[in-house]
Amino acid sequence: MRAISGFFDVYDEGVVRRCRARGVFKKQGVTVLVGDLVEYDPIGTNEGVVTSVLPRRSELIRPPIANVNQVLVVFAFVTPDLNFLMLDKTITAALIAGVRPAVVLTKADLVDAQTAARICEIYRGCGFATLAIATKLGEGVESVRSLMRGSLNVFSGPSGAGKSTLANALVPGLELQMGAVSEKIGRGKQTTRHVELFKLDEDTWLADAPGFSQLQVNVESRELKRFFPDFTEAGAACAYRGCVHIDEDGCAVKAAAASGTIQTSRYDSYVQIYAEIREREENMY
Ligand SMILES: Nc1nc2c(ncn2[C@@H]2O[C@H](COP(=O)(O)OP(=O)(O)OP(=O)(O)O)[C@@H](O)[C@H]2O)c(=O)[nH]1
Ligand SMILES: [Mg+2]
Ligand SMILES: [Zn+2]
Repeated sequence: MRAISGFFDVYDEGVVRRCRARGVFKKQGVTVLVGDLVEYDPIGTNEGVVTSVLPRRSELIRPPIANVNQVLVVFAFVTPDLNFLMLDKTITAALIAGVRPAVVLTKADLVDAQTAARICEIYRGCGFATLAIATKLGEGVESVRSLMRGSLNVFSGPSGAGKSTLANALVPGLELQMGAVSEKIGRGKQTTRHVELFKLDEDTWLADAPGFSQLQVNVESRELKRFFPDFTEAGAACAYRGCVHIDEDGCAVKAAAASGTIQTSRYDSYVQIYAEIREREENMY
């Protein structure tokens, strides 16, 4: 459930045990992540030693967590301002890790309904479950709960988006620290420092996690398009089979972005992420 300075809190049938990891892990370069399924030797009633880590069905780097099957991509409409590139990167990183993304847009109380609806449509149009919520007013919290049911979920998004506020609203008795967004710099203050899992019901878990302001999308440039599901249909009509939708002749994706069939912000994010990956690839040789 959590890792704190060399200790791991291991949940087993309602009991949380504070465990150390067996010394050999370090030698083998094995790290234990929150979300890992482990075997342990019990010591007394609430301690133990982790003896092995079971194979992972997924692994995210940011936030660092294993075995989630849904990433709740949590971004505020404003305060901090919605950064579409970061939002799209977070979605893409989840898809690359083989994890289903869902989009949760917070602080709907601070924007007009039309703006909120327009932004939600971008992501629903891509096929992602998308919610606009106002945790402060208690609006949408139950929809998030339904969306999470049956999954191991993690919150992923920038500092100040309202992740911990939402976790507190979802988990009875939880009192995670929350932090105001600085007016001067328009950013959150990185209030949450650790990834931590909470149990919502028998088969539903939620991890709160620290916010971040940078994200590297790790995939080969020519593979990137596979993680933009909203490009697939148009992409079938590109003149070249290997078209990466940047500056090829007869690119149907670029045409679809120009005509509005594909959202401009999504195409712009793709081009930006592609350029960042290309730059890293060129520096490798
Ligand atoms: N107006 C409004 N403010 C909200 C809402 N939800 C959260 N906030 C505020 O947003 C600020 C940041 O909330 P946190 O929950 O600490 O944000 P976080 O995403 O956990 O941030 P980090 O832990 O730094 O990553 C706090 O001042 C909250 O009160 C909302 O629905 N509406
Ligand atoms: Mg937080
Ligand atoms: Zn193309």
